[in-house]
Amino acid sequence: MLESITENLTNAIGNITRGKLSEGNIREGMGEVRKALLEADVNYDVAKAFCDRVTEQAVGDKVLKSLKPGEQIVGIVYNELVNLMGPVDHSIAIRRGETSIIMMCGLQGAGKTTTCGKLAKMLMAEGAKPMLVAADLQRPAAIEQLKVIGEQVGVPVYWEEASSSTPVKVCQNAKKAAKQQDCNVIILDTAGRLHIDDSLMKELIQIDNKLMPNQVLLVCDAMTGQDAVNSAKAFNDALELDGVILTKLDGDTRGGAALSVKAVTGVPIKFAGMGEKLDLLEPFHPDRMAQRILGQGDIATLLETAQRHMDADELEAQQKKMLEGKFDLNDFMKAMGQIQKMGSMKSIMKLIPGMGQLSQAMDAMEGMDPDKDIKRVKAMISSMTEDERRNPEKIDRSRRNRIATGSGADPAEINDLLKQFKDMSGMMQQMAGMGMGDRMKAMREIQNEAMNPNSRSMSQGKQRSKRGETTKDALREKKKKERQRQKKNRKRRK
Ligand SMILES: Nc1nc2c(ncn2[C@@H]2O[C@H](COP(=O)(O)OP(=O)(O)O)[C@@H](O)[C@H]2O)c(=O)[nH]1
Ligand SMILES: [Mg+2]
Repeated sequence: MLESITENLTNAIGNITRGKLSEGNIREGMGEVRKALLEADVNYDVAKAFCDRVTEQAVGDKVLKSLKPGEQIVGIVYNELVNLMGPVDHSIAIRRGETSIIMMCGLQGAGKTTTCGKLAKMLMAEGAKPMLVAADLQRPAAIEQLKVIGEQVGVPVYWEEASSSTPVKVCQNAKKAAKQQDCNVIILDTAGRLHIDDSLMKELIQIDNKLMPNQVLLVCDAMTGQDAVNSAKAFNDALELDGVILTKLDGDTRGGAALSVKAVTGVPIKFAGMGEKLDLLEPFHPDRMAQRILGQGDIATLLETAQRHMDADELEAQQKKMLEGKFDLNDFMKAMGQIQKMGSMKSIMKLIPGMGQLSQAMDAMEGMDPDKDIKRVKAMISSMTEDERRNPEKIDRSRRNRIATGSGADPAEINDLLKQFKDMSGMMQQMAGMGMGDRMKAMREIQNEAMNPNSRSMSQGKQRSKRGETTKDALREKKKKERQRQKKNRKRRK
């Protein structure tokens, strides 16, 4: 997600800050920034006001006469991006001794029912006892869907036959049922429509008036861009929203909804849906989002993801083995498994400062797919015997051929893997004997090597990219190819 806004915005800012800074240059360059925002589907007025605010601060003497005006301007853009989306309060007030009510609303397909389940799971982890309420009587399938989700999360679902009840009645009865079952939060899964209409709004306003929810949350689909923002405004006018949950932020969104919704409605995004699975709801952090949009990665989220998915004891055991030089191919395999649990390599790389570009470059290069590489390496190691994994030096020509046949790889690939593993083990042992400063330096060297996709360790086996190619070259090459393709298409149409 967000690749194109990141690229366009950083290019635009780069152009402003590269040359000699003057008021005229800045004003001119801000036109590019505005274009980048509009291309990302940011609301027109929001983009204009944003650029006006940045320009006003950037052309002042304080910036132009400062030591590093370029950095100051990047700082101004960052702050304004954060202000555009925040501040946000992630708490969902659960009152003691009474049944708290959370009402979810939104258009059909936005992700309401799924998000009810995610929210219940999140609240459970915080010690609450939620109950889900099937207040969408429009489609019989909606009740069934909520029941399935309730079962997956392990929370009760209150429902009534759609033919003999009304949404308000269901919610009122659910409140009573929650008391009896000792639940302290009810989450109302209300109906949606493909478009906002009067009867939908009337139904929601009725529930709002009768139940007086503690929180009304709007579920918005990030993929629908400005439509999502316009509907958010309509819902807010009718219901006074407390927050927005932006779903499908894992998808191919251009970022427009995330950047505009708070500015247009005054209601911040509290949480973001990052996938279909029920544990993929995250607090929305405007600062981290701004960092990502500016291509600066998101280390905070990376660390949180690592903590959530990696086993700390296992990590420590592996580290100890590494330092003692006892790290074998079994451990290597386990380490890769742990990384895979965090998500795809490419999604992880996007969170590391500077690595986002590398991941884009990989897209441009044929055969460059770190996730496929991990799978291949795992297949090769799986075809080794326990003894071979522990003592890779025993793998001779005939064993190598057997492993290659077993894993569908080329014998040369097995050689490469073994050599890489040997190099890596050597490097780790060397690092174990180093002081902190040298270790940092070595880490930087490893990172540099990773940043250059030509580096030996990443392009062995198959000749995947031409020599001397850097990330930027690869991006340029990708764009060139795209232009050629478009040209061809145009010719064909003629
Ligand atoms: N990729 C992705 N898909 C989601 C997310 N949230 C919901 N979905 C999917 O969106 C579709 C519609 O969701 P649903 O909860 O039924 O929407 P509702 O009509 O608003 O209740 C389903 O296929 C969900 O799995 C998300 O955060 N990421
Ligand atoms: Mg639904």
